[in-house]
Amino acid sequence: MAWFRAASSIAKHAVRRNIYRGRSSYYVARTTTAVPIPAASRNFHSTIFKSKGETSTAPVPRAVPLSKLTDNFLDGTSSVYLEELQRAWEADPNSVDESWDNFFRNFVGQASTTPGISGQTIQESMRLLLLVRAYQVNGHMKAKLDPLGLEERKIPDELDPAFYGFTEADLDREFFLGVWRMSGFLSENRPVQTLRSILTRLEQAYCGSIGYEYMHIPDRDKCNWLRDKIETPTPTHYDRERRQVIFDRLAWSSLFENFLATKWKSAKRFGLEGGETLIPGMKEMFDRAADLGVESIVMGMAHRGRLNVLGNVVRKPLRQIFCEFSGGEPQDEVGLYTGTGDVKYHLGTSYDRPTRGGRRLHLSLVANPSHLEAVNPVVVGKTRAKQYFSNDADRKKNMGVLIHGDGSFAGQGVVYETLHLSALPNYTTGGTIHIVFNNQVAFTTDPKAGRSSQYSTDVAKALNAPIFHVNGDDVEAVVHACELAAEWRQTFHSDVVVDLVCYRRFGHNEIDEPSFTQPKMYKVIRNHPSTLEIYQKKLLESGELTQQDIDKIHKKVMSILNEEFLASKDYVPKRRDWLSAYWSGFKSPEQLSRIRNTGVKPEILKNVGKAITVLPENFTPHRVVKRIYEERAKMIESGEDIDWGFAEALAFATLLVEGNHVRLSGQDVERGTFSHRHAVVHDQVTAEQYCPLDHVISNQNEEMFTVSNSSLSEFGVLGFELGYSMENPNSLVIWEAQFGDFANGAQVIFDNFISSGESKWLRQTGLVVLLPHGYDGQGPEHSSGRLERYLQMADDNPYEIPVMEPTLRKQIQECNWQVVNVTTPANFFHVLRRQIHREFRKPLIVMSPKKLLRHKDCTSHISEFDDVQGHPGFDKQGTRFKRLIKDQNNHSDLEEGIRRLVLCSGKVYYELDEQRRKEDAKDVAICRVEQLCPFPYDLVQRELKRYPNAEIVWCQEEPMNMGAYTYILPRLITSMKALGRGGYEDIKYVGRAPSAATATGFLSVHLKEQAELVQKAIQREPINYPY
Ligand SMILES: Cc1ncc(C[n+]2csc(CCOP(=O)(O)OP(=O)(O)O)c2C)c(N)n1
Ligand SMILES: [Mg+2]
Repeated sequence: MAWFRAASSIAKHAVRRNIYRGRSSYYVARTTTAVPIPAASRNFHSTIFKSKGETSTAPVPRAVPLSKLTDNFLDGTSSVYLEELQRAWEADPNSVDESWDNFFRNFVGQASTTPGISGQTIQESMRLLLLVRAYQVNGHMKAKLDPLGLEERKIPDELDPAFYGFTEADLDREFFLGVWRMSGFLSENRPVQTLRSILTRLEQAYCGSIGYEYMHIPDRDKCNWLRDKIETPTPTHYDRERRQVIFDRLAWSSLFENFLATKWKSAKRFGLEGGETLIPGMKEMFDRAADLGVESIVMGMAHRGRLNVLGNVVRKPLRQIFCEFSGGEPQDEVGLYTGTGDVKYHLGTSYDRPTRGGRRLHLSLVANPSHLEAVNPVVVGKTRAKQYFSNDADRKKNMGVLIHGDGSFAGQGVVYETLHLSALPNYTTGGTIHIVFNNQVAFTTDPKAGRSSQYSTDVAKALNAPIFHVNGDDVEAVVHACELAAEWRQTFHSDVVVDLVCYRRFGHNEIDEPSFTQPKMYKVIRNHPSTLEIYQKKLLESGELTQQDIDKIHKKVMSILNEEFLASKDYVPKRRDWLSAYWSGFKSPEQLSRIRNTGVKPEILKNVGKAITVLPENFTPHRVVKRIYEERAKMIESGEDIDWGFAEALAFATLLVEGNHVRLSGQDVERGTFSHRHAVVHDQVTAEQYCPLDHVISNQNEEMFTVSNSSLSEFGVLGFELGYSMENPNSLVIWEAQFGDFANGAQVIFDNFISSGESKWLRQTGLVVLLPHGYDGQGPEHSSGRLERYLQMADDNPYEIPVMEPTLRKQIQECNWQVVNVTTPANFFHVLRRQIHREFRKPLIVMSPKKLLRHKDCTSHISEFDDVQGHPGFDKQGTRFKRLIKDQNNHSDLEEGIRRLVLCSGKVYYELDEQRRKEDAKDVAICRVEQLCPFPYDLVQRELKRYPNAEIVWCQEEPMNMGAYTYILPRLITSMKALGRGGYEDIKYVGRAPSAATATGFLSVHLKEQAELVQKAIQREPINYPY
């Protein structure tokens, strides 16, 4: 082993150097002011093909006896060591390690002058080994990746045999290369070969149309697996039959774009001309994946080539694509909800596709916004949910595939955030296949200005994903790389990247002029034959297709395209396809859905309450956690003082008993940022973990309840949970921000998916987002949670009171999302359960508390959770979530003596109530708006009527330009006007003054501000602010 280690460490050293050099020189070569690469260094690489007459600067190697070894790679000590080893081996071959036995058997004891292997010295072996390794590590630097041939890369010196002292004279000498436990060129059982044939095969394997990057993977088995595939004795060859299929697929891809281009000359379609091999590549990848057990693929991609993928890979009916392209609006059943729609290259869809192997593959393309790469985590989350719901425990049946642009893959942080989830137990999907559609430009930006790394795919190296760079003009190489990616994914269950190096035949879109910014590139592109032409020529030359065969395929494709085009004129888009199998029976916004009871039978509450407060025998929890669980046990026993954390656990447990899946993820959610949850308990002696909610029903699937600390990402993890929530409506999926303020790292997911996804793409989600917040003096990023942002995105009309039928939930169905700021544990319990107990799904934003988690008054009685008639909260429908909590002073329906009605939301209620008690201000009523959005007009109006003489005040802790004020104001005006109670000037404001920062950083200032606002809300004198 020692010998091997020594060699590999030398090799590693060389590798590092190569990477460093390679990178710097590559970067230089791509800048306009680059120093030209000296001719000598360029020619250097052709040393092996040099004629004998040419000189080489490299030293001429001579066979050196072991005892005289003093070359660069082995110092004197090593050679003495080797000599001793050799002596020991000669005396007894078993006395040395197996690797040395192998080594000496091949090299020692042969006269250096005899032809063939007999002349091979140890240093030659070492050097040859380094040369092979250099190809494995850096061969991709010499691969012919750029179809346009514009790429100027300095080929690393390490790929030149002369660098190792080999000359022309060595080319026909035979060498043995065997290394213990290696695959490919270096495997022991490879026959002896001439240096020439070794080099030829190395060049073919590593420097052809595919550049393999995999030596960064720190796993011998994985590297050997790849070497076995790459370093085959002969290059891969597709037979005639396969080539015909590949050609047919390439023809579909190319002619589809041509067809669109001729029919809609001035339309933007973001075609993939220049990279048409994407389609045959994907199809072959999917066929291979299906052969290896994949049954369903979730895909995500941006604009480029999306229509082609939809038509040719997903098999969305072409007539439908053409109809949409002509601007055909969905003509759904009259009056049905169709949302705002989206541009054609954002739409998602799903179909079953037959594969070459005779199987069926379910393909879904997730709808996505313009924001590049934002769909990545959504796709991965959806894939994971599919795996859960199809019992795909080894993750071989469901797979995610993401197609990226080169610019966006390198530039967008969410790429890394998503990759970073790939090996986490509760987020892994057993590997995503990434295809980078690398057209070597991003809009008008060249790679040299767009990224600091050599390749756009370098980020994936951090996750040890293999990367196959492939020349997009070589369709067979593309197919090979795509198939290999599928095989990798099904073998190692981890991410893999295909970097499809192509070009963009037209501008960023078809009506854009690319020569403004890339004149040189486009001069080359104008004269560059299409991939189809290149392949046609190749097949004609090889005799595998005749001109007649080719014409026949062209004719077939064109006639189908034309037929579909004609049919598209009469095509009436079918009923919306937004309900996938799991969603049948769910209601769209215009279908009536009744309010359901969310109270739970007392005996069920008791039973699950007990189940989730028991820890196993011989389990040693932390003493504080033990106390918490004992207190919870008391709460369920007595039914009193149920706190926030336990109410949440009861909501989860009751949903689980009812057969729903519950998943909660986010940073530190297992314990809870504020130590209130303790969903996972840690044994203080053994460090074993126990999750009581995993034991609510007998033989509970361990994933049925999932609570998981996530990576420290907002964008990636929220996107993942959103995708997860979209798969099956019978799942309560929750993402909790550490603090609500940090959720803005995931703003793209809120803006473009959660708040507007249903409207744009008719896809529902019941995702719950918990945003802990609270003004308690912890500074600007730990107070506000940015409530105003979520309210500002609500789409309910502030000047129209909708029909507020008490038994129906049409108002919520019609609104894009719900925003609540709940103040009691029981109400939190009901709002969570309500998400599932309804016939539609709506996102829920919960401005969750910090202080209320332990506030002595913030507790609920069990009677607020059950559905017993006569208990608090029980009405016609049973017990349910309260959108507004009226004043607690048991006021009658008409209270003319109340001088002020303070409307507020969240924790400030408790402070106001305390102040009122302190001042004995019985003539002030305080109502809590628990559901801010959609606005509870009916209940607010009920309270306005109850207090006909009261001054109306909105009280909040946030600065005036934040919080709920700007959302509440117009809706309150509308409510008041409708009752003849005045308008804008009659609504008073109590809260912090407008501010840039969300809160002060000084605790003393905070306390002063807080005391002032609470006092002001209760003060005797009229408020008179702002009018
Ligand atoms: C997050 C985001 N930033 C900017 C844009 C605007 N934009 C649209 S396409 C594009 C270039 C994308 O380049 P690349 O990823 O290489 O894809 P290509 O268009 O070349 O296929 C840009 C910057 C966007 N859509 N999303
Ligand atoms: Mg690009």
